[in-house]
Amino acid sequence: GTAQIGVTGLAVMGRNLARNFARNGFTVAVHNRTAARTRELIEGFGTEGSFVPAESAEEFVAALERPRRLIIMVKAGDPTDAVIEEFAPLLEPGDVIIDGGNAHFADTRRRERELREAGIHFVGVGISGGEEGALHGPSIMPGGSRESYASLGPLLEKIAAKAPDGTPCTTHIGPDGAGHFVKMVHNGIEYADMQLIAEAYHLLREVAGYSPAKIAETFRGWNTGRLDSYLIEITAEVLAHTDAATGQPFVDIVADRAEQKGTGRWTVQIALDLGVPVSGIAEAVFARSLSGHAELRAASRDLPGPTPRPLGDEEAARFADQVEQALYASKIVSYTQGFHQIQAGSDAYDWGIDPGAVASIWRAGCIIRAAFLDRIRAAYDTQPELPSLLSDKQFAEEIGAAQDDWRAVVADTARQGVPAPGFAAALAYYDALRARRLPAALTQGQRDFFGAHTYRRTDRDGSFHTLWGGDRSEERTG
Ligand code: NBP
Repeated sequence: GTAQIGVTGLAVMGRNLARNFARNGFTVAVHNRTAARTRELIEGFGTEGSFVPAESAEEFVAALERPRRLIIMVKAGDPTDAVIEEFAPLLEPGDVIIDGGNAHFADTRRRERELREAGIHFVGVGISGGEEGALHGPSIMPGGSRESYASLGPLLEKIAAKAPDGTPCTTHIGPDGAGHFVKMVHNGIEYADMQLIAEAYHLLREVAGYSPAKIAETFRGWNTGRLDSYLIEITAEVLAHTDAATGQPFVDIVADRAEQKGTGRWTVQIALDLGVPVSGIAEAVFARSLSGHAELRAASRDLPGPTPRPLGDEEAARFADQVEQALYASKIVSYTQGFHQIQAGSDAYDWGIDPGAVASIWRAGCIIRAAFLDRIRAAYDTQPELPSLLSDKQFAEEIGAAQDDWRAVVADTARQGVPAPGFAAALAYYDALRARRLPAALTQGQRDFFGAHTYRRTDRDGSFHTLWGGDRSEERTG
């Protein structure tokens, strides 16, 4: 075979990824279960580069140079297993199977283990950036063996997005499921970012009384500063858009029920398993589910709320500035939580993930790309063992400068009855981390009272139990 890479699964993602490889000068073998898709690709885009179409699995495998590198780009779940079962028997030790779908990292770990026994490298790759990213340069998060990255990395670096300083947005994340894990957390952070921006919009609308057009303008202003990001940019576009049919602001004619495909939920489920408080991501997932409970919302519509207190023009402008501070501070917290989860996953599975490198490859090609990520990378560059982003001196200073406004906004949301669970959860997390003493001491006392679960003391080692039902003397239990 002559093809340096093969792509099987030619729906929108696979087709665009194959075209990206071909446009970058690689010879690409292409295959799809339904051969019509393969023919469509060749007819539509065959002149963009060097494609080798294959109708059968055997033909596809024969078209690849050795060691073979083949990317599976099919629907995640059972279809991925079906395709692996079809191709694995046709491969040889040293070949590399790459799964570019949105697989759960636990599935990736299982597949990697199974294929390793046959000497085949299985590489789970998180690909962000949707169909445009796949075509023009995505952020690529490959897991799998270091050896497989030696063979695959140069190709991925060629087709990946390039950060503003020219660095390719891909790097070897770590063994087995590390790539898909990091892609999952990326999506979780994306949920949190979107929720915080939505809350900022809602507050400007309901408290400041701004129109969607005015909020679009406000966001465009923010986008020239430290909040400069793809999500703020597209939010301004959406808010400025007018519905052609009604002449209404587009945002007012869209049903207010947010859907989800599941990666945010996975992030929270795994965070619960790892014991990592990702409250910002959790609130974002819950906010989407709450929005979908139509009957519950209808039944609650007449519950009493506070009397609205409209702001004057100057007050509204001042409030908008405070919201910018609250949004920035909350964003620092949600990235702190997301990177904590990455660190915890890395520790639990022995992945050796470099958080600075993760921030670096999110700077372009993915949905959460933002100027802010350069700052996160710099924080980890300065101090690779940084325990938390909040312990970075610069972030700590910035959040310190934002805190008065942040607190004022959270207080206003409560007083004015506009929900902002993301802002509030971020502030609570921040204050909990700052606290010298937490009421967790009392929680331990309660647990010891009803369940003899024991507690530790601040002044002595060991675990203790108080005889609550007896004379309330204390015994040492370990
Ligand atoms: P889809 O997720 O819609 O999957 C369609 C492809 O899967 C077709 O090529 C189809 O073949 C193939 N397929 C199925 Br379904 N079952 C199969 C089976 N049993 N055996 C062989 N092939 C099978 O495609 P997509 O939207 O291009 O996404 C591909 C992957 O990329 C997914 O895992 C997705 O989660 C991930 N992803 C998508 C995006 C995005 O923006 N869409 C972004 C990032 C990642 P057929 O043509 O014969 O039916």
